Amino acid sequence: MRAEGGPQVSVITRGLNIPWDIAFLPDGRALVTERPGRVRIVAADGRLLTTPAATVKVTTGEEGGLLGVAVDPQFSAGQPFVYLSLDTAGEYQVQRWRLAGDTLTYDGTPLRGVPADSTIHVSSRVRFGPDGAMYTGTGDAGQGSRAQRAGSLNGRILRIPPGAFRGGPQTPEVYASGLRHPQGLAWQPGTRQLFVTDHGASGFDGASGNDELDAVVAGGNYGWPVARGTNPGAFTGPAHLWVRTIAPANVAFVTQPASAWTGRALVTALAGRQLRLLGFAGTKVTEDQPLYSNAYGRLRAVTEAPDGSIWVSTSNRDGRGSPVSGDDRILRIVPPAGGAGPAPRPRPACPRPRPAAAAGAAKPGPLARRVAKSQRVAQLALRQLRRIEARADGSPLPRACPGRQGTVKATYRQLRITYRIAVSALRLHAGLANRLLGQAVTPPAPRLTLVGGSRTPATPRQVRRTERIAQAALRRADALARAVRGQS
Ligand SMILES: [Ca+2]
Repeated sequence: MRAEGGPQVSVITRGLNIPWDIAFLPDGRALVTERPGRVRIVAADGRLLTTPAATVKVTTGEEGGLLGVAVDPQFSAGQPFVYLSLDTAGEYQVQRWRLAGDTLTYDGTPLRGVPADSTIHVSSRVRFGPDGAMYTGTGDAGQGSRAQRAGSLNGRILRIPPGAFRGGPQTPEVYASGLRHPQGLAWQPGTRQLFVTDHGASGFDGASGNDELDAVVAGGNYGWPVARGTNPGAFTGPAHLWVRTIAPANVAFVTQPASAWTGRALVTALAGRQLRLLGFAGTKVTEDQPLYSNAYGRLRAVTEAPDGSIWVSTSNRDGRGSPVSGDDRILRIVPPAGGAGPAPRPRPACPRPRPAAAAGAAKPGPLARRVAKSQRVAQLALRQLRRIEARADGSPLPRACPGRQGTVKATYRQLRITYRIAVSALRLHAGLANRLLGQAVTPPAPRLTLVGGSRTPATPRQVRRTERIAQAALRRADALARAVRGQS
């Protein structure tokens, strides 16, 4: 299912209470966990069944309760089991439930005994890897040192081998360690690389920020609480870092074909109140765009549906949000049509920069060529600004042109590059004006102070200022081109 012209969002389910995770059954029904301890069913036609499939005894509040849900990889082959991760009686467990009709009944607990003596950093999703094993993440339960302590099951990615999860309590393999609160797990199609989202510090355990996407390998140690941010030291650093907190709740790859998003990953953000669209070159993250910023509030679950649409849940009733009528909701996003591979950048509906002055019949001389170059440099700065705007919001809906609306988002790094191009265009113009027209033009030195990290957002005022410089450069270059034509 693909949308022409851009992603389309609709609300498929309303009135849920903190939906935490979504898993589809082979017949198209969706299982949705609600944090207070209910498993709900959304029928294949989108109708929410009023009677829960299960009511599960959990310790709920803050980050604990009924959390993840996954369907047995052999569900269609006579293993009608559903696995639930949850917080109960002071520990984190993965339970197995048997589905018959629209009802789940308890069947066993393959994972138990992970300390969850706090309502924070309980974690996590339960997922099946491409190797058929069960994986789940565990949080540090509020005590960072547990993530590095030998023998601890906290701050880990745990693995239970194929089939063993259909038995009684297992001793899980510690697959990776050094994590704080790893909530999202997903494998990249093709490379089979496991990516895990991890929340960075939130004040009580360090300066807020440094949320991570980690490329997790067996035996890896991702550094928490010793290494944070971009300095991993002896540990494995993140594959991607959000210096400013977005609070990543889950990650899912778009696996189905014929979409501009195919092969990319979507990350839900709680505090960030947005979806992030990540692009990759191999396992390297090469693009990161915010989508739907502040449009739907806190976002938690993200799952690709069998029809290729993406289901995303709000989490506005979790005590940290601002619920609106209908919350919590499940949004159904139909990805934009397009080929596989890198997604085309959405194009803002802005007038394109004017083309370079048409060359006369005569072959342009060296000075005319330099004038044309000054026009191209100025145009490059303007194109760069439009690109920044396009990247700030993946929505291809028509948007205002840069500088006309205070909503353009750019990082200091992006803006600094554009600013330098614009200023170099002005300097080029001044040099040419001196030589061509005999004018004593002093290269202007407009100041734009850009202090901060490369990912620090620039202010709209700074973006507008950069655009004014670029437009001034283009005006001067055009005037110069006319003067050169007049002389020749
Ligand atoms: Ca880390």
